[in-house]
Amino acid sequence: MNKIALVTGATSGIGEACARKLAMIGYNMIITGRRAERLDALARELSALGVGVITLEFDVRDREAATAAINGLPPEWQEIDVLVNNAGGALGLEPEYEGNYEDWDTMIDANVKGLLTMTRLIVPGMVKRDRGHVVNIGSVAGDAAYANGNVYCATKAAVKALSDGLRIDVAHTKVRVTNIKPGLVETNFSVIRFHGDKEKADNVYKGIQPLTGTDIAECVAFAVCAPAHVQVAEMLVLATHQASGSVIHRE
Ligand code: 8X3
Repeated sequence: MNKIALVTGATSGIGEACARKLAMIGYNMIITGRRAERLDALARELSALGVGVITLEFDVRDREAATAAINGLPPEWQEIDVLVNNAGGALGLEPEYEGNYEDWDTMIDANVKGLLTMTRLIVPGMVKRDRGHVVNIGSVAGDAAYANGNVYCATKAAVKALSDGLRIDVAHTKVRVTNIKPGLVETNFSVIRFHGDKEKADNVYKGIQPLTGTDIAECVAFAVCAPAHVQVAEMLVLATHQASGSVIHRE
């Protein structure tokens, strides 16, 4: 059987693009997400590429559901070679002293605790088999806070620390850990951040050509396809007219 990759949050944006790219290069795919219809549509598309596909409908914030889904995989699907921890996102863009408790919980539960749950469930098998690759989708937001980014930036700083920590903890194995840190990527990221306000979301990408989910998927594939002795530890990927999380030149 071909190698197996699991992508969380594969129903849109960077996750969907990663699933597509990994399937294109021959991985059998386990795609996870909260929306069954979107998972099914993507599964049909990926199957047409000639790879095996399994869909798992769960929210990474639900530890029990995640555990049941992973433990319930058919035996021939248990040996996951690549885990892409992509699920998560941003909610709200208010000053820290005015932020919304629910938004904070959602971001921390998905971006940090969800990523940890998936790592905890899948990496022991990688360590045992002495092979595997964990790709965490971090962010430029984790390198330095930007105005009103506070909690989102904190979750992505946590993704950096957890990637670095895991890399240390698996250094005695052939398991590799990569933290991909995108800048401005036009997906439904900002629509969700602004709780559905499309106009505000569009303004984020005004006057600058943002990255696409596919651009990030190419970076993931580069790290995954690197020779076994090469560990791409981090990749910071910005739009050309972006210099940091807060320095953006708009035309
Ligand atoms: C997404 C990058 O700069 O929009 O994580 O927060 S940014």
